[in-house]
Amino acid sequence: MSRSVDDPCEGLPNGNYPDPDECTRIYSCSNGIAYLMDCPEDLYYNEKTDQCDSPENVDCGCSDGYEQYDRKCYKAFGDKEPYEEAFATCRDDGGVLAMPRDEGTHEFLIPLKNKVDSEDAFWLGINRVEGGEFAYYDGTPLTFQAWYPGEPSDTGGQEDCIMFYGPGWDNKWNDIPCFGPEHPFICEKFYRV
Ligand SMILES: [Ca+2]
Repeated sequence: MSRSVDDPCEGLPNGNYPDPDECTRIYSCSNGIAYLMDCPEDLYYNEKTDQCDSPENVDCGCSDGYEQYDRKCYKAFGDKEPYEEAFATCRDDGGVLAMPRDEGTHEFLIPLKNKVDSEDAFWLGINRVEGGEFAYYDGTPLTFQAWYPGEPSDTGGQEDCIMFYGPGWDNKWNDIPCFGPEHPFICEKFYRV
């Protein structure tokens, strides 16, 4: 369920709803109007019981093994998989291959991946689309790029996937064939899942 934070009660029946971004916050909706409430300190809103509750009873925040940055959760997987399998592993885990959309996210992901594997390159959720440009896997255009010098090279005209190099290559990006070798990969999920 996704709602506009500008108008969080639009189309919703009267009642209490969890804030999509803040575990402690409640939207109380009355005739389409949102009233914001906060749980007492250290308690999370439990949608199932409609009560403020201990955090361990509430499904909020990043899943096990995922780390939060800017309302998304990220996890580096050290298992080397072909692109299609890495893509499927993220999807099966409730997310997608990581789509770094700004420099802050990119910088956050560097130590996250390097502590899992500091040598190999990681698959990202970026692909070449119609017309030869790159886009995030969800079809939105790139809002940030970190290419290694000389990349993207599209060698042989078939480098349609992206890998995130290790520190030996300055943690930059390279385009490679999607059917290329197996690599570790990074998945991302929404903060509240
Ligand atoms: Ca390349």
